[in-house]
Amino acid sequence: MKKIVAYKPLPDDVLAYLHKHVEVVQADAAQHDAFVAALRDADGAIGASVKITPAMLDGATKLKALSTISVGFDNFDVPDLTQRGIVLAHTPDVLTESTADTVFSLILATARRVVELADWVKAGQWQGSVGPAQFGVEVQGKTLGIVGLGRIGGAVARRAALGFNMQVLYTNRSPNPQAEHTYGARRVELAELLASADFVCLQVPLTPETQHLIGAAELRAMKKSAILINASRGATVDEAALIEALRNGTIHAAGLDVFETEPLPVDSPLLSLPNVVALPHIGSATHETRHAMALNAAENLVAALDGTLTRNVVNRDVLRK
Ligand code: 8YV
Repeated sequence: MKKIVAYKPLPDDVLAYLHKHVEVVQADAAQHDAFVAALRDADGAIGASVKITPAMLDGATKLKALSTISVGFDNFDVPDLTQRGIVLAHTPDVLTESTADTVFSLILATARRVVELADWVKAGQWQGSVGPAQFGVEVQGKTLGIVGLGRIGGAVARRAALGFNMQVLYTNRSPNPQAEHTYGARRVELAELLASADFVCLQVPLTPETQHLIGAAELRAMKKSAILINASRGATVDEAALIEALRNGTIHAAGLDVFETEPLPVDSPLLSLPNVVALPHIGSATHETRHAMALNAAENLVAALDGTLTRNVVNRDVLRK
């Protein structure tokens, strides 16, 4: 029987499924040396939220498949895996809707100051009907700029156009005819999106090209009234520049589910800014979606080790080898 390393706790039924097909060794990635030793003795591995460096795979000569319980795969050096003949599988699709819900909750929470005002009520400050000091800004009818219109961006566009009557602008490497046709989305250059959008929403994967895609110049190019939403990866935004922009009123507010360092350090200036809603990377974190992701990743791993995986493969070149 093939042996796999599970470096994240898995639901019982998913573990039971894996046990039917492979020998499962549970490992704690925080115990670095033991984790690397376990990888050296495994045919595959399943887990999430851990950077897997090339050095960690030296000596893992049996390893044929890695299955990440995430859609993002910035924790892996993909060309290196391809060179080693290791298939990398991920879990797109199953998390699209719950992540789009998180994005939309950040849009609403920042615009309507939901978290700030809920705290205000809890602090006993509500002593009469609210006035301009508590007013927010409208969401419906505004312009949403989506940077990267893939699966999740498309689900955000649907909510915006059909649910909130918003105009949707987007940037993407290739046009998205379906979003253009169904949601009236319009593909523009980043400069036009930044200048026109009331909400700028980042939906790109983290790559060398998208690292600090939004920096001081891009924040200055946004409207003073604009709200930045990031539920992609923290490093797509230059966080120091964002903190400056939020302090100076260069932009109005930010809704953030992701940060350059996670967990967000408790002394981060972001935590003392009233115009920031910070969430603990909950994009896909519902019981239903996290279960679906774990099962999907387990199925991906078993199929990859069988040589039958055709979907959800990040580095298709390996299959052709
Ligand atoms: C989590 C995510 O990071 O899928 C992604 O890319 O960002 C998340 O869903 C996590 O890996 C879940 O296990």
